[in-house]
Amino acid sequence: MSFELDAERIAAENRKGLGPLEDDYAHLGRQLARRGVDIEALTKRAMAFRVSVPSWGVGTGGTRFARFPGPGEPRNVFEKLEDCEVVFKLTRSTPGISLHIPWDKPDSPAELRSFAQARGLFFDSMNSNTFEDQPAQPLSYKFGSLSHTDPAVRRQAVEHNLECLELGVKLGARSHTVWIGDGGNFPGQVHTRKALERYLESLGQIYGALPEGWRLFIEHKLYEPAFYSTVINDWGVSYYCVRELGERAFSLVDLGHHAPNVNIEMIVARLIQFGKLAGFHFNDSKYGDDDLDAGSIKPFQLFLIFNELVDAELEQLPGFDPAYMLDQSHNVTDPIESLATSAVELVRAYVQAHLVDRAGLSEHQDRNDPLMALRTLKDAFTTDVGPILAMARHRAGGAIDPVATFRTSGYRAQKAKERPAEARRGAGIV
Ligand code: LRH
Ligand code: MN
Repeated sequence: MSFELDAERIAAENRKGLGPLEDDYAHLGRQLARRGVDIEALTKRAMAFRVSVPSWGVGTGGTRFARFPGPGEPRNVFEKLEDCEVVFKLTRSTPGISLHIPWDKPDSPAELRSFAQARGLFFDSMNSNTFEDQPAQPLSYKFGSLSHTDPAVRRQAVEHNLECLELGVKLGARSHTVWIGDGGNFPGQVHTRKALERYLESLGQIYGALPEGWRLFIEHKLYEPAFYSTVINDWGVSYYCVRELGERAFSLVDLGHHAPNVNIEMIVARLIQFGKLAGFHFNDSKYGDDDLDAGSIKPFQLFLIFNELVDAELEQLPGFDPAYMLDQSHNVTDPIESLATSAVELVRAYVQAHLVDRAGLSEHQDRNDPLMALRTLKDAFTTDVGPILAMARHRAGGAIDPVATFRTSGYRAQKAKERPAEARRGAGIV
């Protein structure tokens, strides 16, 4: 029998915290009422917020130096879904799962789809992988994939993406994300203009095969694994490509894929204005593509990004439908605790962004009163909306305190028994 974190365990843990929560919630409600804000409206928004989790995020991640697997690691896509379900049970915000192919390639797509549906889960964006070579793969991606100088390698990479689309249709997904590591390590290694032309030609074939109603997301990244030039290195080239491809192509923003101090919330505002924002791979970072937990390093930046998103949401901009996904690597924490905590941090930034006095803000902007404009944002960012987030989880059947509930459940220890560790030395993000 596979151990499950059942509703009774969550309810039992919630009973310990409900009294204090109701106090805090009532107090915050009175405070917000004085600001003309209805706490119940915000709680509804918190209950409606959705973010998808990456299947590759429930296993312990690593770096190029090492990976230190934790106990009870998921060994296959079904066990990954079991753990994703736990994140959903605790937060009630994460029913969507983003799969990575071939890491999650099922023998029976129908079996995997019903396994997910039985747990209230669905499949969000598919992800292809032409940044590593698979066993018995005819041609190597060492020198690139969709932009490779050899048309046969490009063909192989396109074929893999078409396979992902086909599988995604069987799984009920509605979008496909393409990130490639193509680029060079030395000046002169790659002809910058020709590489982009080859990439666009390849991507055009993938775009041309998009199933009915699907969207194609392309993900830019400044560097790594290439350390001198990257073919799709920033939002500018991504935006150029999605415009060239057509109306169903969009630019996905992975927060860790930018140089330090880049103003990501401005890139988000631009892509919203241009109608080409695909959505996000949320995470956080101090230096490079560190894939740390969302909101753990730069919570104010996360808030400012949601400030742009909520501004567009409230304006009901046509076609504004961003896909929210986490993309993290949990090297030293329990992946379930990190994913649950990160989902909570996203709901926090979203609810705080809905607390912004937008009429007041635009008045301060029109009157060029920078201090009052900043203060208007800070008033929202410095409001502890914790009681709203916990009440939203509680009302949706989730955990008032997800991490405490997970730890009390003993789920990880049970999985350590059920899933004997596989001796696997190695490094890398998964
Ligand atoms: C690349 C990336 C991409 C995924 C991979 C797991 O850094 O962000 O989104 O395919 O991580
Ligand atoms: Mn990513």
